Amino acid sequence: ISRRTMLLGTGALALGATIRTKAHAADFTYKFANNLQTTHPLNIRLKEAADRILEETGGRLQINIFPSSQLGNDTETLSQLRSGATEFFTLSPLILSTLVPNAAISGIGFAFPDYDAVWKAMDGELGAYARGEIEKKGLVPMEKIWDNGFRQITSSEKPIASPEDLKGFKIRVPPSPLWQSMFTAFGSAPTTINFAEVYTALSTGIVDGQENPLAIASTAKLYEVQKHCAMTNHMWDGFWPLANKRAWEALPEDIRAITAKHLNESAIAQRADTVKLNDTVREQLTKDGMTFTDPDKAAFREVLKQAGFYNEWKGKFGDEAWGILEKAVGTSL
Ligand code: X2X
Repeated sequence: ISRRTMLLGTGALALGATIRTKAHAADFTYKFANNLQTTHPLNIRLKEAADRILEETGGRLQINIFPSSQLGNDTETLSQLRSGATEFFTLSPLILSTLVPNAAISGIGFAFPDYDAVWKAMDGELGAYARGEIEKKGLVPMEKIWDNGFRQITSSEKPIASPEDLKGFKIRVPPSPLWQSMFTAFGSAPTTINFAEVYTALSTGIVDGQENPLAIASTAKLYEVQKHCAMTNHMWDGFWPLANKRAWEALPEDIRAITAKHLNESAIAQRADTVKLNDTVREQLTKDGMTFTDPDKAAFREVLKQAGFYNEWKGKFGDEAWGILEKAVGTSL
């Protein structure tokens, strides 16, 4: 078989890069980690951006994508990003809050009424505030945050129809104090588990349920291990594309500009893809065997309010950050 055929057999994500490397090694070869499946819009658009960056830098920057937590779970990959062992990583603002506490502010329960409010805030003052906090901790965030979506609650045993049903519910939450606090306020029994271990935790019954946007329930095949889904929209979540500072600054100015441009452009396309998938995949998940409930969201929000959740987090985030959030969502929380 020909040399080209052999190369075609090597991993699909690095394919274009593999061929090019044989002719001329890139000046910079960087790793870009994330926790999602290759079929999720985040990975499809990330690949698009990496291809365009390779092309427009004339092969000088090759970004190899490592999906599905291949380099480690989110907690481990955040450490690698800080040390420089991994150069790029997309991470939820809430998980990032283990390093940058106020980055989590966009994840306050029921803060955003819809996507319009999300993008206005995250492309505006609230996003700029979060990026400033991230930079203070020595990481480099790209300007445009990528979409994860509004989160819904899935369960294996009983359907969730009202906040009452969350009492004592054994739910997996991502590693983040805000998530832990929110489900404690609902009276649930939250357990912190990295996404890399969620499918197994659900299939072995370590937890009864989890919460994630429908796009993830679909692409990570959570429908195989979850029966019910409650459309609570209880919070919006995204992914900040983050770079290790030394690795970022090692890139010549023009490569940095090209990289930022393509990551930001692909972010806009990824948002549209993800919004669409979250909006339409319920039908497929129903065919896959899931049953849905559409509970009254205001009742869930009221429970958080009564539990003192908003007061507690206003105190933790502080008046400046809270003021920016309330201004962005146009209401007092
Ligand atoms: O861990 C999760 O649930 C996920 C995939 O949504 C995040 O990255 C926060």
